[in-house]
Amino acid sequence: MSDSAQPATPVTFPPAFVWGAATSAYQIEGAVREDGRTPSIWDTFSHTPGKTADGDHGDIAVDHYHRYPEDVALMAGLGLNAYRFSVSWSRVQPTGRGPAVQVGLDFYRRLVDELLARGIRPALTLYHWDLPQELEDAGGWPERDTAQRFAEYAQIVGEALGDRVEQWITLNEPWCSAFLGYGSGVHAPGRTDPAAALRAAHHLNLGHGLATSALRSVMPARNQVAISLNSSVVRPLSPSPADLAAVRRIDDLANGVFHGPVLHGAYPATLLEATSTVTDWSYVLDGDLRTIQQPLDALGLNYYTPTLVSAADGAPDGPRADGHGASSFSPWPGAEDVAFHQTAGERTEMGWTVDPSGLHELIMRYAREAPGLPLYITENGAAYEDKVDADGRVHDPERIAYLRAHLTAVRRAITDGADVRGYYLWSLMDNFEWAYGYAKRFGMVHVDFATLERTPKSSARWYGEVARTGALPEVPVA
Ligand code: IFM
Repeated sequence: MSDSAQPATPVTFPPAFVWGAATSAYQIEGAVREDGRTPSIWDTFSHTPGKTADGDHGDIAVDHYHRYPEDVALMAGLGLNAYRFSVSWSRVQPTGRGPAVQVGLDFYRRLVDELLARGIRPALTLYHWDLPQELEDAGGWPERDTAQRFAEYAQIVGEALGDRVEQWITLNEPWCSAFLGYGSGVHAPGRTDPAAALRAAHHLNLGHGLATSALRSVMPARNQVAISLNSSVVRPLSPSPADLAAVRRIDDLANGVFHGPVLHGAYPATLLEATSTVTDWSYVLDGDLRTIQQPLDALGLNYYTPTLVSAADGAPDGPRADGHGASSFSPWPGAEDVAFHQTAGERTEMGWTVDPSGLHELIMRYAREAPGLPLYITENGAAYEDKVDADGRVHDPERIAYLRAHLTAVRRAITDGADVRGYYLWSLMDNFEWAYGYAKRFGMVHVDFATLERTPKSSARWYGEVARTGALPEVPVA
């Protein structure tokens, strides 16, 4: 781990720094058939044989829907001052259109009130991948109407909770929704159509823009609206022009396709050109780019590991090395001439290389590209094979080392001038890790998936001390 050496001076953060943990609705809530909730694309996908490890699904997940007071108490006990969660669209608006279900909204109101009562600031994500199935049946994100429906849903949630939630995030990682959902098919809805993936990306962008205006039209002006992107740090295998061209190609598809329109009001010309054999982009209508480029109050960055690419040498690609699951369909439309490589170094259970320098690089890039826009790390964390010891405790020194190294990188970016305001650890607790089911544990709180018992890992105690003191502990926290 390149940045993990103990620093000579204590690593401390600004006093107002936000220390949180993050989760998402389908990964933790369960209660999928309660109180009027209808299936989302992830219910359908996870119940389709062969789509998730061991056929795992989120029917019960970690039962947060019923256990949220215990989960909020856990966070309060640790000393966190923020919590990022997502709303299940089909719990609030079961068909994805029309009136809201009050009992669905009431769940989130109770959750938010519980957080506020304990001094934990809620950050609400409207969409973390769980499109109501009815909207997918009507065409899903490749269709323009889904963007309109998303804005209507945003308005409903904004009206209901805008008086008590100040931090709003429209979309989480739209790259995954578009390219894993409609390109490689390893995520719901499992379609494998490169043109549909690009259409989905545009309509997610449009949905973000429309939802941002809808939120602003119903919420107090003090509330902040952001988007969380899993922007990639794309590095070349060599400095050759061909490898640098491969970086451009993937950077456009991973980053430019979202931050181009969202931050700069245009898709990169190189993206449009490189994908011209896949799609003609005729669904980008006059005015769309203006709608998408809404002024934002903050930008959320989710970071796990960098991506290493080169020009393909014509040899068969072998197992996919881009870290986005096993599929013979690529999530990178029009990039058949790019090869992905494993980066060197220590890996997490996901097979993702631990490289905190990538987080620093990413922050500095967005500090330059979006000057004046406050940045939040809305996800960062690691899966390890955590076990409950005979003493009933869970010791996860690797996760502590990971967090220390990445937080040190965040601090270095602040010192270098970036306006980073907060950090949300992924994840509060072990949960349903999408196509990997329950096989990968990202939590700082261990969950026994049979009994649903929660046990804070040593990383939770460590991170709690960070949150309470605003500094990285110099001695191990037991
Ligand atoms: O679990 C996911 C989360 O839902 C989105 N970002 C990446 C995490 C780890 O894979």
